[in-house]
Amino acid sequence: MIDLRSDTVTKPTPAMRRAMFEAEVGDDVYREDPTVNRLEERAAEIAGKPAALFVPTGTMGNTIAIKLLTEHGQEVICDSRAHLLDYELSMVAWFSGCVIRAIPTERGLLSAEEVRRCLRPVSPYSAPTGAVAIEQTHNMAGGTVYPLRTVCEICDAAHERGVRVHMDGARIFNASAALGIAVHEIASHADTVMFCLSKALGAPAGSMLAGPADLIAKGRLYRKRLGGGMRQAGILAAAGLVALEESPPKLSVDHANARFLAEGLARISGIQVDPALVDSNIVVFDISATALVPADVSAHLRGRGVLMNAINQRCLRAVTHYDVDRAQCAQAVAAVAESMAATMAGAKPS
Ligand code: TLP
Repeated sequence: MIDLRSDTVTKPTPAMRRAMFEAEVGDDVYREDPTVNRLEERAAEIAGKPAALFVPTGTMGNTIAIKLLTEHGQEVICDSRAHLLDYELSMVAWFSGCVIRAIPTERGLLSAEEVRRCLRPVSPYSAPTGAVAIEQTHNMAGGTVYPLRTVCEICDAAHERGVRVHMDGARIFNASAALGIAVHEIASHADTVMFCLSKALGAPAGSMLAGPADLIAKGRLYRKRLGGGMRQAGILAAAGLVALEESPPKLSVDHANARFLAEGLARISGIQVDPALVDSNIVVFDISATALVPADVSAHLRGRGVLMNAINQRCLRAVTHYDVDRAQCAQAVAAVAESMAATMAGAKPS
């Protein structure tokens, strides 16, 4: 199978497996796991923040961050296709008691002007803005990358009004590779940043939430509340430490493969995708110009050994990662062309 459903499907490398086998561990709820402690220190250093917390998932990292930055009854501003809004089981509402003010954007990227327009003060009518969340890279908009300047402007706009900013940097290392800018610089204006070890970096599980020491200390309690006190988590942290060192230099290969994939897809009649707009490792392509249903194409592709997810009624998503090479991307393009032709002709996958 050529698995382009997500970069979450990456398997740990031999170096990660070795590190896991040899990991020194202890009870992390007592803060006695030396490997987790090392990972938290290293992650804080990379993010350029005073402290970091190891969490099982990106969803938990985002959930804790929003809780730390808001009060019940407030609003969180984010783009209308944010992961926080569409894929986290409304944890912003469930755990933090906030509503989301979703801003429609062209490519998933907010601007300071829009944020300024939407920031709400305390009033007798509307929920005041508690936080702004930006997604770097933006997943469902096709791995789009915020220019550093836009991030700074958004953070300035929010901070001027006393509102803090969370960066959902699940794929911040991809942003770093695309921009050629260090992670700590990309995250420097945001108050908190979450990044995932388990996506393009390839660790089997885990994400990091970084920010000011007092917030992270409080976040540790929220993590326990959410059931994230993982005891001998050093087994996982060991893989994370390897991922942080060995994977970032390889990400530009995934980006080049994504561009190659998009170029191939753009040549197929009925597909809309602009390869020039593929910034990182995610390709979202639109087949609404045909009468085809993305879920049907996805099902047909599976029969041809290629996995891609339909993400809505118009689009499919392909995500490149280190377990898929250039030749497999070429095979995937050919399979999409065949599947679309076959689905149009009403054929069943062979
Ligand atoms: N994204 C997953 C799915 O949930 C859609 C994927 O396959 O891309 N922020 C962003 C921007 C993400 O893309 C994801 C996962 C998360 C947060 C949540 O991370 P996990 O899955 O570790 O909870």
